[in-house]
Amino acid sequence: MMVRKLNLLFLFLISFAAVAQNQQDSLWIRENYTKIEVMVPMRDGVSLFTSVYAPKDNSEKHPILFTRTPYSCSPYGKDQWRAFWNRYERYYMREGYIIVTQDVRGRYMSEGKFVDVRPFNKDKKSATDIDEASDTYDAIDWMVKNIPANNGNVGVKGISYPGFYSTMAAYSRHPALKAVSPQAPMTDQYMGDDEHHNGVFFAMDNFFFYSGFGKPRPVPTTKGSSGYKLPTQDRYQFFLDTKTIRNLTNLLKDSVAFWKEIIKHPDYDAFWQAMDTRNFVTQIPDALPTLIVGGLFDAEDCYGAWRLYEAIEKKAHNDNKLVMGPWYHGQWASNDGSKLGPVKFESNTALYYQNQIEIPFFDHYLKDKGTYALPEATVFFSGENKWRTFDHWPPTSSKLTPLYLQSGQKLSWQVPAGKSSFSEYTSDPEKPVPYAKNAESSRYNHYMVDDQRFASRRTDVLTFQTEVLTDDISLAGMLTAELFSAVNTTDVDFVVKLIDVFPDKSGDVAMDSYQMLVRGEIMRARYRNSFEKPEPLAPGKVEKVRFDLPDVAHTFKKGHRIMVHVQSSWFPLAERSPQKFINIFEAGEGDFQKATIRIFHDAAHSSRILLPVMTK
Ligand code: PG9
Repeated sequence: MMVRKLNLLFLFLISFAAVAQNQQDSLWIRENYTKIEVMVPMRDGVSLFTSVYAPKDNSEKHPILFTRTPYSCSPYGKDQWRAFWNRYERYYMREGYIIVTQDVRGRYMSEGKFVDVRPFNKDKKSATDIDEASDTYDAIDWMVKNIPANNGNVGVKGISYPGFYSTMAAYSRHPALKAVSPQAPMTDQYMGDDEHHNGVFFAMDNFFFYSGFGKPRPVPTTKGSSGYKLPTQDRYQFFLDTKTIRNLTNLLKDSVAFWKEIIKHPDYDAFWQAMDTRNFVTQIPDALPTLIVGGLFDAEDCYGAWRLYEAIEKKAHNDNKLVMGPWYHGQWASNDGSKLGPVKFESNTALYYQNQIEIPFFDHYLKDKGTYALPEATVFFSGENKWRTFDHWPPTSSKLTPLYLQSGQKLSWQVPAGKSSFSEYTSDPEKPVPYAKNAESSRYNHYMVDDQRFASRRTDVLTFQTEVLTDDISLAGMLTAELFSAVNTTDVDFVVKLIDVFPDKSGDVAMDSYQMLVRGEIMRARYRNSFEKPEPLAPGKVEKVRFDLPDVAHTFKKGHRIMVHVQSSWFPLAERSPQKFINIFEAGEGDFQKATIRIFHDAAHSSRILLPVMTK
């Protein structure tokens, strides 16, 4: 009882100290900073609303830290303060940074027309040829010429959509831009970021997001648009009852232009390819350092961080660094990175990132301060709960090693023997597999490490697992699933999940027997040969479906098991497949049919998952 009282007292004292610190920072910031709001002219005459928080002390010159956002510069009004004192930007302000935020073209108080994920225009010929890179160039040019006492050095950072704008900033090639950090950057909205994964539409998130964000903004306003209000709290049932994308579109009442664009482009066509920021990484000046940041368990743009870093490494020649932590979307900017749901990481990884990685990055390049020797890749390994650093990602010590599905729900490193061995399940679109333990609730941050026992118990989920591990096994890099399947219809989705099975006595009662999702991904069989030209399955014919899953950094501890799930729905995170070769966006309520799926695991058809096993 006494221990409990002491713990409560300790927690009270900690929270009291934090509140006192926030109040102290709040007072300090308002006493030592001024705020101005200004319309910054772009080359085509459009002006963008920009908030500038600058130190009053002009005895020395200050660097500029710049973020462009579609989510507003609020609060608006020069006497209204963004609560920087609650966020790690307070450290930058204590060091005299000028903090600038800007409403991107066509959003909130900025003039002009908004274009979702406006593609980079590599053929800009006149002042009317604009994109997000040219808007950033013009904004930086104005800032260094007009903000008093700036030191001529500008850094750009942003998370998610602002992460996309950070990537575009890196393409601006303004000479005053000295450092950029795209964080959870939207990189490819069809292959793996917010809108689709491998061609499968993520209807739930996008319906809620675009039902507000996507509404027209006819004139500049400080007000945002509210999204669709669910008639029920049960999201799983709502999307099941709504049945089709066509019905979701009707609920939007023709009010969201970008939703209509999504519907018009079911395949990976020029519309989506133009948005893939990887196509333009050669725009990045050799002298411009980039710090790519992402979350291993980021439900929105985990793909974008890994793949943008990879593209820059392959095609650009600048100093490009990678930081990946055990974070949900944006958690690295929060005050607590010590856990995700019931999964504990034994250190505050967010504060470590802020104080040991990001701030030193910008201090070095914008203030020429401090020694800066960040390794090429700084990656947190869940499972062992340690940061590791590498001079290359994926690590050279990481070898793709096949783990084979076997009969008897087993997994092993040996190629299966025997003939015509398969596991079969029936996928019923009326009873889709939930994507999370609590799929009825709004998507919670820790679903990507959720306990998968709810799925292991279903007959429409194939579960395979290894024997108990006798040694730790660390995985570092991308996974690849290779399924040999025979389906009795002309299309189906496959979901493959990699799971860490904790022992019955794990040392943490919350994790006893826990089946921790490490990575999951979905693939639509019609795109198995091409995302641009879909092909129907031949019913009953054994076909190979191969697809990548975003990189992992996880150690399966001795005493654990490796588990793999194979299933054909992940609902309502991903929209259901009609399980026939038709355009999902045109499917009617009667078009959804059951599918019987066989997954083969024999000598001739050895379904497997290629794991990036670290050899030392
Ligand atoms: N990545 C988020 C998002 C962008 C676009 C559509 C849906 C979600 C975000 O910007 O937070």
